[in-house]
Amino acid sequence: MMKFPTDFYFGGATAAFQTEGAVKEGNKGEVLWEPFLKKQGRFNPEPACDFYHRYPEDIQLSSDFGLNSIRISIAWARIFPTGSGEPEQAGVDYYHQMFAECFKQGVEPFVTLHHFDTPEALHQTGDWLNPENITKYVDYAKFCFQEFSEINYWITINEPTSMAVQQYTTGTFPPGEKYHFNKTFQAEHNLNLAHARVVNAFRTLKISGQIGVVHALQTVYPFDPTKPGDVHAAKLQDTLDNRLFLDGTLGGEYSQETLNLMNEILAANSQETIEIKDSELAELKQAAQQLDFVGVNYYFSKYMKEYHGISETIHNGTGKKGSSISRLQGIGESGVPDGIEMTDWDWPINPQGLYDQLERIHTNYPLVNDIYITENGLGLKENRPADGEVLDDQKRIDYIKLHLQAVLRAIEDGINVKGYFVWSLQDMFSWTNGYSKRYGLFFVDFETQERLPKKSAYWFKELTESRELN
Ligand code: BGP
Repeated sequence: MMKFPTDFYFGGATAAFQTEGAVKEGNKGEVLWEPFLKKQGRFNPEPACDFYHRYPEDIQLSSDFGLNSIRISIAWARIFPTGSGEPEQAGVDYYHQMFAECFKQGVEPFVTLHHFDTPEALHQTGDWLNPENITKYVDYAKFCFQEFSEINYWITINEPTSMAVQQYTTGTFPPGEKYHFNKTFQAEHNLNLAHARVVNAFRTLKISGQIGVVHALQTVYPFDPTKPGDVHAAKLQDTLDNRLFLDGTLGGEYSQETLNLMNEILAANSQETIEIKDSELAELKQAAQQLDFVGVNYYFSKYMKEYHGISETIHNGTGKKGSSISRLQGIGESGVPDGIEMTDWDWPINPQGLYDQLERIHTNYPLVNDIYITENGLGLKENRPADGEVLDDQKRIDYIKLHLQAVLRAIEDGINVKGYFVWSLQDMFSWTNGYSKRYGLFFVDFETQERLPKKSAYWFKELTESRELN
């Protein structure tokens, strides 16, 4: 089997709200999650893994374990506490210092402008459904491009699908609304537009460096490929989760088939279609032609069955295997075929799904230049190892290895994958699962904030040295 190319990026992925803690320090503004989590009363995003204070240690660990890059996000509310107005110098200084540490350690930062953490003040006024908030986001992005000129790789938005679908269909993200397919699709289009405006501004301002977008692309298959009803359910679920984003950001236009499938879902739920202006379509097209890369976050696949009942979803946010349900009116029902292994959080493991998704992007979206795997990893329940012992997370190594094999196959087949970021660098806070779902290469003792390399960290170090999968 071939080696990973010498200019391939291997990194650990992180996100501001999941790692930084210090939610009130440096005059940071509140973000949408704070009142939402407080009301739920399940877990506290403070102190997360205290990256705000401990970033030098985590960046040092990245470097020590052979990771030549890191995914980091800027918290919009550290720069503009209420989303717009005067920049907060403490936030600006903090990110300059953190980026300087990355460069000092030889770890290239890939910087995301929005990773699920809209300032609460803007969430209150309609979040992505309010066009004025899109303008504020573009202004924030332009400020960052000009201020943080040391950055070479920018990402506009992390997983717009997770926001739109979880905010308005499954209700697991704030504001927690369910089955509002009209709001979901309107938010999807608005997110595409927000992304496009930022890409176009990046080019107009002639910012140096590269710009991309990161999508969560869980591959959707029919549960039984011989049943036309299951095949159609898979297309509908894929439209809700993936298609509008792929068409909008990578294709530069919505195909008629995508629009028909979207309208079928809306009609089946007696909801109106969404508003898309011609001028906005022109912006999408321009941005798709100017995009440098797409990031793919891939964890699992979905298997859809035909379903004609009402919507019912239960989120497994506890790790109790088999507790989740997903049946959506006018779309379909999720099932798990025999022989597919599930995680404790009911995520079906299927490395082939990563290959299939890469191949689809390569084939269907020829404007795409470079592809990065910007998140992939396995959440596990783990305890602190005894003193002197290393946490044995062989299951995670096996998972990563199978997915990296799929990446290597894709590269061999001429698909331009330029890097792989494991989710996650260190254990951190999970939006809907708190602190019990750990993904890190480095175990974090949340009491003491100590970092302990897991077996997977040592495995990764060997991989980055040899560039070979063993
Ligand atoms: C992605 C997000 C990450 C991270 C990851 C794991 O959707 O971009 O922020 O949380 O998934 O998800 P979870 O924490 O729900 O297991």
